[in-house]
Amino acid sequence: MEASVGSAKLKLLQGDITEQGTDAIVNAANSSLMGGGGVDGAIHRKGGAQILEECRLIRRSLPDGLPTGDAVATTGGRLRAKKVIHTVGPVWSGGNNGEPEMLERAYRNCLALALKMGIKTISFPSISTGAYEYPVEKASRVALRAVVDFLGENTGIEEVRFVLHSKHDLWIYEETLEGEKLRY
Ligand code: AR6
Repeated sequence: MEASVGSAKLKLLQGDITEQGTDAIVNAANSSLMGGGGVDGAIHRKGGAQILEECRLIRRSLPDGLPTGDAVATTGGRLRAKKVIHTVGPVWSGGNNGEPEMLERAYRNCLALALKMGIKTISFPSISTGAYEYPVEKASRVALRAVVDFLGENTGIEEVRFVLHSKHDLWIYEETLEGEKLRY
């Protein structure tokens, strides 16, 4: 599915984020920036050791790790994307502990960093909805709202893709984008 937001394109597709040829892809990392499972594992495996080396350098100035909702960039290593933007989504703990605000911050900070770096096209995974157990329907509303708002407020990013791993997740994101749940 594709939508226009101002002069930018918003695309929803099913696939593997590590295969995207956008200028940047976003990693749903953890605070350590030292890798993990899910998207994080796939990105480090396919992108190679250079990504982890740059993460180690970043950690020198962030001894306590990357705070939830913040974003940093490294090379894309051997990936098609030249850059990886690493962010940390919130761990779901019922929904009344600031999770929506933290998730929104993660998307916005990735986009703000991308804009600053001159990145025109970027792919996002569904941050926090795997190991961090954020319910996907709720997350889709926060994610799409954050991106639509950002694109409405800023020019420079030409395309944002959501790359959903499963057909089910794609369907949820499509329903949210189409439905009453997200007016814009
Ligand atoms: N392409 C696109 N989406 C994917 C891919 C892929 N290659 N692989 C998994 N997904 P998760 P989180 C989907 O767990 O919830 C890691 O261990 C997946 O099905 O990757 O933010 C980190 O190191 C799910 O829908 O991220 C952290 O410790 C979504 O991506 C922790 O997991 C996000 O799942 C972060 O958890």
